[in-house]
Amino acid sequence: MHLKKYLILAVLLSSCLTYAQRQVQTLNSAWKFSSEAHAEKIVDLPHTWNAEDPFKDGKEYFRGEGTYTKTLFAPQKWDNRQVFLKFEGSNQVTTLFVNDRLVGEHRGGYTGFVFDLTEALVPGTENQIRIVVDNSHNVDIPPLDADFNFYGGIYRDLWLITTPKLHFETANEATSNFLIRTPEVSAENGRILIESSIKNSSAKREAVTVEAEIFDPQGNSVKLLKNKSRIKTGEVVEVTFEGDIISPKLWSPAAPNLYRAEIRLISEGKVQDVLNSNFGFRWFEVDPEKGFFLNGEPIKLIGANRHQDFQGLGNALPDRLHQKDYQMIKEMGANFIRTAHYPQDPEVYRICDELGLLVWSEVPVINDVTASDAYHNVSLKMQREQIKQFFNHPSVIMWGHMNEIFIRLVFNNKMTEPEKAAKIKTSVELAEKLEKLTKELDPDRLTVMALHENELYNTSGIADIPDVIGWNLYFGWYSPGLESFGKFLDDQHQRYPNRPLFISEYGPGADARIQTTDPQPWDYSEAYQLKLHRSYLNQVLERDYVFGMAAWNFADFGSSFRQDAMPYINQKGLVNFDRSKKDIYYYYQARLLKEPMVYVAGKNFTDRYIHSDEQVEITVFSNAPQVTLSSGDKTYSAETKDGIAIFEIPLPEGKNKVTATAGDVSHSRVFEVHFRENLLDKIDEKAILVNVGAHVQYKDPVTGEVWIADQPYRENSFGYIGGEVFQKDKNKIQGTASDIQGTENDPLFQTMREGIEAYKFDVEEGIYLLTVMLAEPQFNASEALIYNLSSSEEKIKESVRSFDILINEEPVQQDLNPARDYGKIRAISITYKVNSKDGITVKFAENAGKSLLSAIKLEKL
Ligand code: GCB
Ligand code: CA
Repeated sequence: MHLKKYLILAVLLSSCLTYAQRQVQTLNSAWKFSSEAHAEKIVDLPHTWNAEDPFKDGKEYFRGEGTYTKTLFAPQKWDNRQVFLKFEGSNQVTTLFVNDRLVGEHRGGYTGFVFDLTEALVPGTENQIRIVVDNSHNVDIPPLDADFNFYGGIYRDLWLITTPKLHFETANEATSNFLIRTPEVSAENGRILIESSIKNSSAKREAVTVEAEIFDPQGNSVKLLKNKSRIKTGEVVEVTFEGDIISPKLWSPAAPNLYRAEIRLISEGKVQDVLNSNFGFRWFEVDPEKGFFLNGEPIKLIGANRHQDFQGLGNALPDRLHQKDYQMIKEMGANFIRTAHYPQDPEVYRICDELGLLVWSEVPVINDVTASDAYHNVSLKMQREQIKQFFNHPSVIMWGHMNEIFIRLVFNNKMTEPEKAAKIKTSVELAEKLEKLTKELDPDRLTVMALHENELYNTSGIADIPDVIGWNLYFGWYSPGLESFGKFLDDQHQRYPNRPLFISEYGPGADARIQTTDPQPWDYSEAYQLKLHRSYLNQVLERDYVFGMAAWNFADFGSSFRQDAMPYINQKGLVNFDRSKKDIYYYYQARLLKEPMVYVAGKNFTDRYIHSDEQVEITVFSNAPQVTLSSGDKTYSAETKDGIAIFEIPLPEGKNKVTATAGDVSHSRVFEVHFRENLLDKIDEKAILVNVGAHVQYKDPVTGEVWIADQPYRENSFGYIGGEVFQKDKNKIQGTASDIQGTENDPLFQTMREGIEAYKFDVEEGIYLLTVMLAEPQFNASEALIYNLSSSEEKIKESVRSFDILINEEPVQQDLNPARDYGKIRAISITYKVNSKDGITVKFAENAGKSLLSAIKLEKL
């Protein structure tokens, strides 16, 4: 009671005082925005002009200049104040003009910065604020290239700050100078070093007292430190404090205890300026053999990478959505997050402190570098900014330098050997500079770099520069074999036994619309995602020397050049772009949570199409050793392995509620079972839809239609005759990963049978609608007329595809050349009315090249 009263009083007091002191408020509302590509409109910040176009136009999304303007009335009393604009982030070159006078320019899209407007403002009038933001490609600013969108705009909060003339210096790289170091921490004692600087913009010399007060996690004041100094007009004076906290309450993911420091600037008996910051006491070390230790205890770091964009919003997220992401990550059971590939919103670091998530934060030096001084200097400046801006956060344990810096070089066959050597040299030099700078600014944290699977990182020496190494490994996806993952690690560890190893990325693409019980690499099924993550988790947990792992990625994210199952989206997320969960999210809970959990997998796989002699495969995730599953009056029991219990149970046709129980917790799901041999009998009620050329089923989220996995023809049933599953790339199981024009159901058209002879349905007499669907998968397919080709045109002939379609021997389509008749990589759907006396056989007769079929639908009228 007593404490509460005191707090209320303190809040009241400080709110009265702050009016004269520092005033901090957002300046987010009602900006006039326009660009070459956008008519003038009123927008609120956070804002990006690329929330939509990267998902429609791919790589052609608008990258250029956008202009934000508004008037700002400056009250007369600002006469004796300093006025600042603080940007949390704006991508990527930002120029500020006040009353047409240039105030400042900032380069780099992911860190904060502050401009001092005081000189340019005219008090007592309306002032014109104009902010020009440019997200054009710029060879002097990282990232030069990366697998994500470079959304332009003032996409984070904008703050207006006014302070007294005598104030804590604000317009610097730290966006308010207040660093709290905890260089020595133990259970007995926590050392604190506070660094700040004050600035005197008044006309007279001042005698000041600066106080630092420390509050423990309960809010009790535990230390008061004082410092006196004199400061001349225009001068900046550094102020430092030192102190010790006996038996500090330590910060950890399990107990994220936060202290608070308040610094106060006092002159003439009056508090002029106040700054507050949370901080924490923890210590950590990493051993190349035994792994990571936090506060003396071993802890395996397990979590995810996180991009900052969101469906429909681009990168312009309100703080609440940032918070929610990290809450979800914590609730998944994770203790770690990598802010790949750039510093994120200040709210992110605040919430990670509060939730207890350990953070690797990095600058966006990705894929490639430029040798120019300008590029090197901006990279260094970014590193300085992120370190100073997020210095006080106990969650941050590692500063990242670079990501896969040799990947472009390795795949570039146009570069000469000397050019490659020069590129390697400048990359290594930049890494050395970044390393040196980071250690100067922050000797108490680890430095880290993420590498892709290539020897060059070892041979160039770059991997020896940072304290620890993160490997981005995609065995079972970009390179074959899940077991190759562990072998690769063992080999690296043996060759470089002193290098602490971390798995900074891993994961396959997974699309919630695609389901199977027979997962294969590149089928984009959720089942394959489970298979890969399960294997990687096991392989890391078996190896103490790997100190942690971060899945790629927490959420699906926008990437304009990607052609996956969903074009322009990288689908390696544990959750979808809108943050709805994929099953894999729950799998991590089963592996990581301590409190009992059970989950019937198959959120997006409730429709099961099986043969009547087959059983239904149901996967349950749980952290209990044993799970029971009941349906109707039957109960089954199974042991879990790696958090998974698999049940093969007979279920009748129709809806079946299935309940999994582990100890006190249970979870249910309704599965609808369909026997494939009965589909023809039920065609009066329900169309038959087949995802031809695929072992996966596909659900159209708009119509709710399920396109079932294909099957070879069986008598009294249906299926394909002849042909092969189309493979564009021999390393991938099936299909073409291309943006199929004219459809949202890309996966349906990406998989197909080529050279198919017929599709047969043994249906009864009746009138039907038969729809054939296909897309020409070859970009170089010829549009020539097969019958007009002379023999000298053999080359063209090879790339011509032409076939006839016959339904029950009657030709319905002659010389169908998909490229010529509809266009390449374009969804084609043709519906025929069929009057059938006895069954339907659709024949594909080739004139040139191979026939094609992606999907087929049969409805009865
Ligand atoms: C990587 C990159 C990351 C990509 C990822 C992928 O290694 O670091 O930026 O998004 O692979 O999905 O290919
Ligand atoms: Ca924010």
